[in-house]
Order: sequence, then structure tokens, then C-alpha cells
Amino acid sequence: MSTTSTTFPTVQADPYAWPYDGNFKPENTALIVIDMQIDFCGVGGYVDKMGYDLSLTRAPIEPIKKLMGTMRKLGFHIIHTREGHRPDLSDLPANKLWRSRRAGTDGVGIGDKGPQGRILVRGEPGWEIIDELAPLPGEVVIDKPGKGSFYATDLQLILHTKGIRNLLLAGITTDVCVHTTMRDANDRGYECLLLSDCTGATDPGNHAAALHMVKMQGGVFGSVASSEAVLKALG
Ligand code: C5J
Repeated sequence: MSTTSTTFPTVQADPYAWPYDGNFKPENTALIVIDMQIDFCGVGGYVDKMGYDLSLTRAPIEPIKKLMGTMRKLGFHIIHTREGHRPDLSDLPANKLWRSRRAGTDGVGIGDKGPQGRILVRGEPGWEIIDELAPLPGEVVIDKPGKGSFYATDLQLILHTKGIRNLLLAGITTDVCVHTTMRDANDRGYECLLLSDCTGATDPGNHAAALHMVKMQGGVFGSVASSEAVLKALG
């Protein structure tokens, strides 16, 4: 682990070099890896059952693994999230359940039994983070019932307590949970960087559009960079 006072050079990003003020240190920066769960990128999980192309949500696995390994060694904060519901589904809004049952071809939705156990239910095999990106002991894992990582979680409290103000966003899906988290983080004053190759969507057009949206208005929600650009800044 490096000393904690290193300031790294800014990341070459679009539309601006990130972070905006150059204050880029392991102690004030977290990599947040969103929902890399079997249900979203594993065989027999929720996304697979809905009939989407799993290669799209699996594409970020290797880039995340490489970046996370480097950031771990340098002493950056690593935070993981999992989308999921209580086994009694008391935190599952009726409209989310109803929509999930329409999404596939077989009427099976959240809470119902699938090849990876009950879909998006805490404690079930499909809800687990994939082995390739498993959290290390001591890393923060946020369990969230919604798409955003702040809603009904203690993420804000944890970021505040640890003095984190920069967030690098990775995970799936770019247009849903990653974007919801980024928009909310931006409103709360966090300096956000969306990682283009460490994110993925169930539709390539949506992934591209989600990256593009961030770049409007001088970086309306933050900036966008590849993991290669981050690794270059980290030396
Ligand atoms: C979705 C997510 N797409 N993790 N969840 O339902 O983006």
C-alpha cells in the first residue's frame, strides 16, 4: 500500500481532465463497483433470463479487475454495491415487481425462482457478486433495494466518514444503476468519473448514449475516461 498523501496527476478524460481541481489522492477517492452480480452478468441470472446478450454486461469484468487490482495496491477505497430485496419482499415496490414479471418471456420476475435461486433476493446465489470481482475482507459493500446507490442505504454516511469526495464509477448497467448513482452523487457534490470500458449495458446504444449524456454542458454529471487513462495517471 502506498503512502496516503500521494497526489496523482489528473486523468485524461472527456470533457475535462479529472478531477476538476486536481485533488486526486487515495484517501479522498473511491472506485465504486456497481452490481457486478450473477443476476446481472451470470448464466441463469436475471439479465440472462430476460434474454439479453450477456457478453455486453460481462465486457467490463476484465477492465474492472485490472483497475481494481491497481487501485487496491495504491490504497484507494473500493466500494461494491448489490441490488437486491429482502426475502419477504417487503422492500420491493409493487410496480417494480409488476414490471419485472413483464420483462421476460415466462412471467418470472423479482422474488420468483430461477436457475440461480430467487431473482434479486438477498442471500440467493444470483444476488452474489461474481467471483472474479469478489470484495476483499474490509471493503465496503452496499446493499440497495433500488437503482441508485444512495437511496435507502448508508453510502452517503460512509463517504462522509471516510472523507471521500471523488468517485470513479464502474459496473452495470451504465444506463440504469450506474447513471442513477452518478446523477445522485453529482447532486450531492461528489466529483464523478464514469469509466467507459468498466461499465456495460444490456443495449450497446444505451451504453453509448449514457456516456454521451455525461459530456453535455461541460460535463453535466462529471467526466468520462477509459480505465487505461486512469492507469496512466496512476503510473
Ligand atoms: C438494472 C442495474 N438494470 N444494476 N439494474 O435493473 O442496472
